[in-house]
Amino acid sequence: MTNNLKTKSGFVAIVGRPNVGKSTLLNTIIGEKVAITSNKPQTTRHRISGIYTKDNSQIVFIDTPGMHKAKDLLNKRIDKLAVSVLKEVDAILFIVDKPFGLAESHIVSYFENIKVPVFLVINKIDEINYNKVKIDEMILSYISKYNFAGVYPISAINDENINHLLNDLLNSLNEGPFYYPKESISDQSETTTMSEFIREKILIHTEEEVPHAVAVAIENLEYNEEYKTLDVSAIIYVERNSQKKILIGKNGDKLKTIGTEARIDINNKFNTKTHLTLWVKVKKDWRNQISDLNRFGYGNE
Ligand SMILES: Nc1nc2c(ncn2[C@@H]2O[C@H](COP(=O)(O)OP(=O)(O)OP(=O)(O)O)[C@@H](O)[C@H]2O)c(=O)[nH]1
Ligand SMILES: [Mg+2]
Repeated sequence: MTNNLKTKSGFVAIVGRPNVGKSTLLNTIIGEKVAITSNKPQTTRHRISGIYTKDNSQIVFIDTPGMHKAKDLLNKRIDKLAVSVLKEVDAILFIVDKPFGLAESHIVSYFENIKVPVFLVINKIDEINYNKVKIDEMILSYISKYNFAGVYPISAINDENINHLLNDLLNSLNEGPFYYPKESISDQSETTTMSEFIREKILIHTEEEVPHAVAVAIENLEYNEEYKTLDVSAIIYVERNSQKKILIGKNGDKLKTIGTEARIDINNKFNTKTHLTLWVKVKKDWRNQISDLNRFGYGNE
């Protein structure tokens, strides 16, 4: 039997400053937690694909790390990665949550040599109570700076006005193949998903420099036939002994909370019962060590 229905597809990058809600938007569009989110900047460190399939159309959204002035080698690589994604896509969503400023102007400068449409997405309009005057002010501060293909005030967290954006993206797609099976929602491996879930709980439960000094590596993943559990052991790397102490907490309380919450997410995602063991190790200055960055999967030079 032949299927005469032509398929349409395209890649769409989600870019912007750290903490503007890029990953939240991706999760709302996909309808599941594909990318971890937190109120700390620099939550996302990888490019993460979220696959949206509707009828005969497929959009591969690429969530990127927030663009910012990088200090250490980890963040230099991360920033480079976000910029490189711009060259690989058919459309760009530029997410903002503030009026145009210096950081935004830096990002807009990357769009100058880009041929594909850039859609301006003004997020977190719930924070300004959907105030039309304030929204218009924000829009005005941007539209003279670049020829955006469209402007979308949204609330990613409340799923407000996202359908409008999605419909316009679907309408802009060209004929093309499905790059992923229609049931797929992400390209992340199981181990990356698990280590990210653990990192999210660390981001939630620690402050200041600790969340940024953390890398998580899944060391072992095995199905236990006897207990019918997924046995996962992971190492949380930090840069200093003081960070290790904070992470473990009094009587191991903090690490226990992190483990419990991560386990719930892993159980839900993989529809299984997980036995999760966490270890904390110090790896001095790993954010500036090429071998460590490569090992943790943070890009290549
Ligand atoms: N009020 C409000 N908060 C939002 C909205 N969207 C995201 N947030 C919050 O903003 C914070 C950052 O969200 P993320 O999705 O992690 O932001 P991001 O742009 O992916 O951040 P990086 O990965 O660090 O670049 C989180 O605390 C979210 O809950 C929104 O529409 N309204
Ligand atoms: Mg993110």
